Amino acid sequence: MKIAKLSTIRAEVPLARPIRTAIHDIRSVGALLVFIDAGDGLVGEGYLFAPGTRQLGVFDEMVQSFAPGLVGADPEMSEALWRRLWSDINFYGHKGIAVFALSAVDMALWDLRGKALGRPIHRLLGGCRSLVPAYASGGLWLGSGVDELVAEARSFVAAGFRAMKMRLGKKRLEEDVERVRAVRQAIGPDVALMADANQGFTVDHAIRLGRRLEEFGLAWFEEPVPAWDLDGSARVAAALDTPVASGETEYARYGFRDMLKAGAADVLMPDLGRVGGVSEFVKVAHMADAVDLPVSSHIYTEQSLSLVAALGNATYLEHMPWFAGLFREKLELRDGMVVVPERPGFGFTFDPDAVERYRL
Ligand code: SMN
Ligand code: MG
Repeated sequence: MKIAKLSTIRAEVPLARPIRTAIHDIRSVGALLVFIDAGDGLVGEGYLFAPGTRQLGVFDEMVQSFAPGLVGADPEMSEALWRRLWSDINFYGHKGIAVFALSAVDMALWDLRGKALGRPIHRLLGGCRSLVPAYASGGLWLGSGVDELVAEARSFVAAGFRAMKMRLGKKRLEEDVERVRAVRQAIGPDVALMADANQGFTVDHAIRLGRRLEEFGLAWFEEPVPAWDLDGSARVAAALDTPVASGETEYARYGFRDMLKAGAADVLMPDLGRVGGVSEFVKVAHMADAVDLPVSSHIYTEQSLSLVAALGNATYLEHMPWFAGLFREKLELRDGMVVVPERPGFGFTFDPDAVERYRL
């Protein structure tokens, strides 16, 4: 097999309504679709998420810059290609746009491998489960009032979810406490509740709030402080019984190695499009496994399913519905679990009609 062509499409997927976290104000989601064509109708697909479309062109140029090094190469030598691209981007930095671009290429190469062999990626990695616990994440935003939070939390339970995530980040600490109390009361003690601060707090505020939230038995307290402050995150993690989750803003195994060294988190949550693709997600999960820490996925719901299905220490799939409309195949939910598909590659393929509808 040889790579014949690398191509991209910039797309914008509308959101039903704008969403707000401590650091985001998102009106529509951007996606750079990446296709690696090996001829004979075999195409590996990957994509990159962006909270908007302004920087999609930057993603696109970076991905396209890899084409000369990929065309003609054996796509099954994905580890070699990963290392070659890693070396290629040295000058531009081993964090940021360059690693996003590398991630998208790696995703597409794994999808291509699966399609070429007619096997799902989770089986190629060594399967671990055929049903994956998912937490509802497409809601409970910072912009919602308490009544809306309660209604939305109840609707997630009614839809069968046994876990969900809310956002934190109100100026008054007391307000966050009351919002968590309201959601916990609405869903009862047996549904797992995660809370995401999106890096919005100082260490002191995070510890004070975290202590107040212990009584609600959160499954985790996510990104309590700025992602670069590993020592600060470690201070929060050490001060609380509630596990601290982090990693969606971190790059490659080296970033996660530093997080582990610092004791910055109790749950690692690599983002498939930022960590370095499937190849690197697996390495991070194995590093976490070596110190008995769990991993969870970050967005990229359809594609991350393959990872959460295969990795022994993966606990939850983040269920974010934003990109569902891009794919021909739909996630199948059963009692709060996602059924792991047995289709080749990731098992989710871009729907050409949807791509035309959303393309920029
Ligand atoms: C998140 C990430 C990216 C955009 C919106 C929200 C959030 C999550 O941090 O973990 O889902
Ligand atoms: Mg988060």
